[in-house]
This record gives sequence, C-alpha cells and structure tokens, in this order.
Amino acid sequence: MTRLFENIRAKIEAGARISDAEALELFRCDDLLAVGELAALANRRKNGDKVYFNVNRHINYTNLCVNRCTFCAFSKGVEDEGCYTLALNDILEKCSEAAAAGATEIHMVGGLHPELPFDFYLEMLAAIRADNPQLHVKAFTAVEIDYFAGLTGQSVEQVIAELKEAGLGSMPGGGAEILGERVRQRICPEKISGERWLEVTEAVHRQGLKTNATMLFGHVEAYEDRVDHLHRLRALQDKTGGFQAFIPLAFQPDNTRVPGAKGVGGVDALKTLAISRIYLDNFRHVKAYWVMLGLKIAQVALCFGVNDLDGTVVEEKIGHDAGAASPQALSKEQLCTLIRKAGRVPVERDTLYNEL
Ligand code: V47
Ligand code: SF4
Repeated sequence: MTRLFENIRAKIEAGARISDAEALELFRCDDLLAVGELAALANRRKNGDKVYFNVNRHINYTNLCVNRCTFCAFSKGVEDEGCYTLALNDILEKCSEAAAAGATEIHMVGGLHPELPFDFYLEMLAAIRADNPQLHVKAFTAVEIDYFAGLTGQSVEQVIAELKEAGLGSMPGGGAEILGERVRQRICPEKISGERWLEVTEAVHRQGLKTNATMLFGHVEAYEDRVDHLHRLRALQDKTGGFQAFIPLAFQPDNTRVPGAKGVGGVDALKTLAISRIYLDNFRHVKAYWVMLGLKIAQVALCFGVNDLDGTVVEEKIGHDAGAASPQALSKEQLCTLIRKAGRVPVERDTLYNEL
C-alpha cells in the first residue's frame, strides 16, 4: 500500500495522472487519511488555500416528470398529491428576492414536464434576464436538453443555441448519475443513456457554455462503476475543457425505491471526494454540496481535496424530499465561518469562478 501512495504522490508532484487501476486501489484501501493527504496535495497545487463559495438560489420550477428514476423522491406524476408547477410570476419573484439578497446565480432545474412547451423555458429565461440582467442563470441538465429536442423535433445544437440566445449562462451537472449502462438500467431505466448525456454535454461545451458534472454515489454501484464514470468525464474534459466543477452527490435514501440502498457514510463520502480530486487532474474545482453531505462532512471535505462549497442554496427540494437532514439555506457568513474554521480562506466567486 505504501508503494501505491508513493507512486501516486510522485505522479501528483510531476503533474501526471493516475490510472483507473490506481483509482480502484484507492477506493479499496482503508487508509482514509493517506488518500485525503494525497487529495489535499493535488488540490493545494491547483488552488492553494482558497475555498470558493457562491451566493445563489435554487429554483425547481416543477416536480412533474415523465421519468421515474428509482433514486428520486422529488418527481411526481400528474395524479400525485404534492405535484406542482411554478407560475412564471412566482419564478420571477423568487429571482428578484434572490437578487435583492445579493445572489449572483440562479440554479434552476426541474422534472421533465409532460405538457409545458419549449417556449415556456425560453420565455422564462428572457423574463429573468429582463428583470435582473445581473443574475447568471445556470439551468437545465443534459437530460432536459435532450427532452426539449424531442419536444420540438429540433437538434440539441439548435435547442442549446435558442436557450443561450434567451439568456442561459451555463448548466449544472445533474443527470449524470452513474454513466455506465448496467447501473443506469437498475436506477433510471427511462433516463437518457450515459453515452447520450456525454454527447449532449459535449454539444453544450462546443457552443461555449460551461457545465458541471455530478456523480450520484452510494446506491447500487460498485467501485468499478465509479471509476468508469470518472474515466468518461476525464476523457470528455480532455476533448472540450468545458467542465468547471465535479460534484459527487451522496445518495439520500428516504422515500426512494432503490432496493437495499442505505445511503452514504462519512468515510465513503470523504474517500470519494478525495479520489475524485486525485483522478480528475483536468478539473480545477471539486465541490462539496453540503445539502447531501451534511454540514460537518462538507466542512471536513475541505481537508480532503475540495476547494468549493456550494452555496447559499435557499430552497432545496431534491435532497430534502429524500430525507436530507441539512438546513434549507446557509448565509454567506455561515459559509465563511465553516471555511475559516477548516483553516482555509473563503473567496466569494461568481458562477464562472471570477473572484468577487
Ligand atoms: O441529477 C436525485 C441527484 C441531482 C437524489 O452543478 C439525488 O452546481 C441524492 O445536479 N439523493 C440534481 N441525490 C442536483 C444537482 C446539483 C446539485 C448542486 C449543484 C450542482 C451544480 C448540481 O440530484 C440529480 C440527481 O443526480 N439526486 N435524487 C437522492 N435521493
Ligand atoms: Fe425526473 Fe430527474 Fe427525478 Fe429522474 S431524477 S425522476 S429525470 S426529476
């Protein structure tokens, strides 16, 4: 094991990348602190002591979804109690409230609505821009882009161009789950394939929009599936350079239908964040999403290769519907305190990582 750590340290110091086999060995090893130290080294070389955070607001415009991913406690059918679709005015009001509270970003995703026309999304973007031109709208996932293409009969390239023209600033990293088909068939058989997720994301990058990438972990996947997922992301990043941050999402099991899945312990969460940092040598940012990790693990993650803590959030549904015990929102002061008490330097950023 010592030899493995020595080899990986030498690679990090030489700016070389680790292999899939090495990543798998790291997942299988029990020495969490040794993995964390390597991740912290890899991160320090890229980002020094800075930890980024942003002031944002999540808006989920609808929970109606034609898919039924088994890990998702958020989505509803039209007959289900608790289904909702926000009116445009409500969305605009939430955006204006966010802007008044100092937000620089709106993070907006929703289910695949059975009826809303594509024009609704274009009008929504244009109206947000008209009201609050200073807000960056980070919205939709590759899954939604593919759905809009199906709705309109247009190519994804055309859909992306229209969304961009209407005001889309960048895209979050959702919908990636585990990209490998075997796991996808078990947890989200109706969702677009991993191949398609990568293809749509590549098309988004080609039109000059940045995106993030996520990985939903801690359900039915094996370590091999996580490494395969990271492999595909690293390969696409080599091609496009369009990913900003990687965000491992710790699975929340309540109200879901994944047989036998129990959720994620602290050790697995920290190890996964750390290995992501070491393996994804071409990603500048690895983000701890405190909603799914919990505040304490998210803070400790700052010593395990993480350089970004998302965000003020304000109103979160996807994780909380699945039992996340974290708060709904954090203030800028709370984020700064979490970062400072981990011995690091908080830096507010905008969506594109300009320092504010
Ligand atoms: O795609 C769904 C995940 C994602 C559960 O890019 C679940 O900045 C855990 O992508 N337990 C949406 N996760 C959230 C997302 C995200 C969040 C924060 C920042 C960014 C970013 C992106 O949530 C979905 C899915 O992978 N999800 N159900 C669950 N039970
Ligand atoms: Fe729909 Fe997304 Fe939930 Fe899947 S994860 S059911 S696509 S809202």
